[in-house]
Amino acid sequence: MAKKELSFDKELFKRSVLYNIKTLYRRTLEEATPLQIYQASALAIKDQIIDKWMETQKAVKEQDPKIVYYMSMEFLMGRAFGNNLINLRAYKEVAEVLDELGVDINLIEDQEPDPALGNGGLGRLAACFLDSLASLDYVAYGCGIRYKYGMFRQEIKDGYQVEKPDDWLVNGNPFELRRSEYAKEVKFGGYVTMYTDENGRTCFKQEGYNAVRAVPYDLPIVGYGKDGKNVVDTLRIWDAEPITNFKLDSFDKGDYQQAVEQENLAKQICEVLYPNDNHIAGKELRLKQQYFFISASVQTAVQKYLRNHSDIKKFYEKNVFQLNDTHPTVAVAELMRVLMDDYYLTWDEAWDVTCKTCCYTNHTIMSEALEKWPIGLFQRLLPRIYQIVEEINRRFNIEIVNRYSNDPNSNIDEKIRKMAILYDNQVRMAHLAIVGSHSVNGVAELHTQILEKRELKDFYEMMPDKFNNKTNGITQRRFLMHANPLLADWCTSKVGDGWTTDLTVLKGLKKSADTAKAQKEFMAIKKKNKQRLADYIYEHNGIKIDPNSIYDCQVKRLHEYKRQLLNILHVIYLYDRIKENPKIDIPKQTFIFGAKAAAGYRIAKLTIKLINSVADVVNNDKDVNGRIKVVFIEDYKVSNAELIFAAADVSEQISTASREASGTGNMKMMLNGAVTLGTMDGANVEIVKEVGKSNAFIFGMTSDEVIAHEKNNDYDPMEYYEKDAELKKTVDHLIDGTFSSDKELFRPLWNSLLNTKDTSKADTYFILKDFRSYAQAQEKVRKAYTDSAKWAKMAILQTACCGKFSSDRTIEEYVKDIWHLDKVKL
Ligand code: NBG
Repeated sequence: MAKKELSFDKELFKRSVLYNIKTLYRRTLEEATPLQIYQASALAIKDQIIDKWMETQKAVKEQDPKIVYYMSMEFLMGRAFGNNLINLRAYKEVAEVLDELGVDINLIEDQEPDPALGNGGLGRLAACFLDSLASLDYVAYGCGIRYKYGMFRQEIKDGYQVEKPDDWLVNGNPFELRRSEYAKEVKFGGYVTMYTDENGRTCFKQEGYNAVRAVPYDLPIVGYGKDGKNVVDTLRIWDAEPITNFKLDSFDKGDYQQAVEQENLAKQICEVLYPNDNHIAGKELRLKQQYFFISASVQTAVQKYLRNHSDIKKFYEKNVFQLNDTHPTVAVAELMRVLMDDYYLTWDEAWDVTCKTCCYTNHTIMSEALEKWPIGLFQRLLPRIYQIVEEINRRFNIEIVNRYSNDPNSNIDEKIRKMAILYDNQVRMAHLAIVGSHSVNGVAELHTQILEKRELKDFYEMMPDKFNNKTNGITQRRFLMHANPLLADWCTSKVGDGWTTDLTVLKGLKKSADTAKAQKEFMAIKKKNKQRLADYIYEHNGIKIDPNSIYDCQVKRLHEYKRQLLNILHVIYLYDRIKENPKIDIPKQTFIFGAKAAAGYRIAKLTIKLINSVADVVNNDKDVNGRIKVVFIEDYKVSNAELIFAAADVSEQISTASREASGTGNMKMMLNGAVTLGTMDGANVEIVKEVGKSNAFIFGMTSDEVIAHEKNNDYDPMEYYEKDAELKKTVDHLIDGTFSSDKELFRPLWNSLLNTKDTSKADTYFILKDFRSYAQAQEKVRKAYTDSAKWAKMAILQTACCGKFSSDRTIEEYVKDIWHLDKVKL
């Protein structure tokens, strides 16, 4: 029983909740609001976390393990309360205590705003990685920005998306710690002077700059420990504060102007997350955000290392920086700057340390997501960093020349044009990241192959050893234990609880997949989760949906390449079939969408309006009589995503092949027993490999076919529109008044499929080309669903076969191939 005592102190928790309510709010439990009880409970949990956090720090000091710094503009953490309890193995205990106090834990969890410091998959991946790192006993710092406003809250008004500020910090964040003792200065602008110091060294000094004070806030990342031992890692997010060291009496000497400028700079930097997914707006403030958190993080890492190491040239032996996409790439130049300017390393010494420290993950091949900064802007904002980038570029170009000058098949100018870091008046961040790192990875097998064969072909040829694949993963602690407790308990009852730390244990479910008993149990759980989602939808959207219908779910950012338009066109097609033959025999199907569109992405926002307009018509049509329903879930975010994944029957993963680097929603749905309806894209390819082709509904072109059409420029959507009468009718409903009295409203979507009036190409994402094959796959889904035993088996096999997709596996691969971390022992 000693084990129990070690794990979670229920009595202490209860006492401290009541005490917190009293001292914070001068109230009794009965008088406290749910929000106050949440705050009081969160602080009580933090108390217990802090001890473990300190224990981890102590062990780190003694054991001196290598540390990974996961540098990312985005961490889409989702709510911390329930997740911390899961990882402390205290969820049930706390639920019991709260119950004894007459409080429902779900109500308390619902008080917490979703920390949404990220857009979509890239930010959520960072969150899953932190969970796995701590759970696997590795020491990690997530380094990011404490945006005052995270991803906007979405409201749907008259079918349109309206963006509302996400004021997630209004009531404070009980889990964070402000660490002003670790504040750092970050400098922008001005000019660089050169001088020789007393030791004869050439030195560089930035002058006439504006500076801000970067102040870190630490959030605990509790690992899923055992026997009361939990590694607690740190997510360190930076806030900007003005530097107020100017003297009042020097106001007229020009200091006043600078003080105001610095104050404005500090106010702006961390104000808001750019709400673009897979798309770069290229704003100056964004570059400021990037350098701000990177400079603060790099300075911290170096100073921390030097607190108990003397040889800065061996920095890489104890530290590794993983750059989450190109957004943190200035880290390459910033580390060079710190090593040379602050610690007097030579260029070659600093370069050796930098390349051995940095690693880069590529997350997309979408060209609009490739970060390029105009040289003028970059140089003005970061004059010293620019000098360093220029020198990296100069040396890299020489390397290219040396490598290819004796190769008669290579054209040097062409190589430089394609690979240089500075070219065409731009700083190409991906090239800087590749050149300054010792590892470059893609996020799924197919994606990495495309990088090697096409997008980064020249780099791959020149430095093949840097390239590697790390297929993404997700944490089963949040996306099964927390999201779906019924299924989690069922899995444990069948195969034991080993799956919580080794997801491949779930393969033990395979033998149950064929038994009627297991099938019944599994589908009964699914049904309960479908009811739970139906209740949520009724409460939040006022739409009634039938838990006996097929839940067909597409939840992810709204983007043309993800093809929500293909999905809704198929609904329109199905609606036509029903109108033509109202007696048609089809199983009930509910099409569930959830998606935020970037605020300035016109076509994406119009797609949301279309989905809602189709919903209005279809859901209220007497002929349809509830057989198909369309629901758009407002404000898709981590907390409601958990409800959706648990309830999904069909997982829509229908991107144009080659475009979705990996996808991770596909894995979350699979874990919860939803069958994939998708293209051979991203990690879908690997999902199909694990679960078997007969247990997925695959349709559409392959990535090779897509790429070939693009290369030959030989796709004409008009052909498909003209030759397929049903498809033509479906598409024309966009402009014939069926879904809007204003026939012109959806014209841009119609145009986007057929001409170049609203988009640069007609049907860039091959929707019309893949339509038939998609409709057939949908038909197969409906047919399969009517055989309930077969469907149940297929659903169980999803959960049974998803072992590969744990982020624990992904992290262990990063550790083995790239990071070489040591585990810390508590
Ligand atoms: C996204 C990809 C997804 C992938 C996540 C995480 C960007 C730039 N990329 O397919 O679109 O799953 O990254 O790797 O957000």
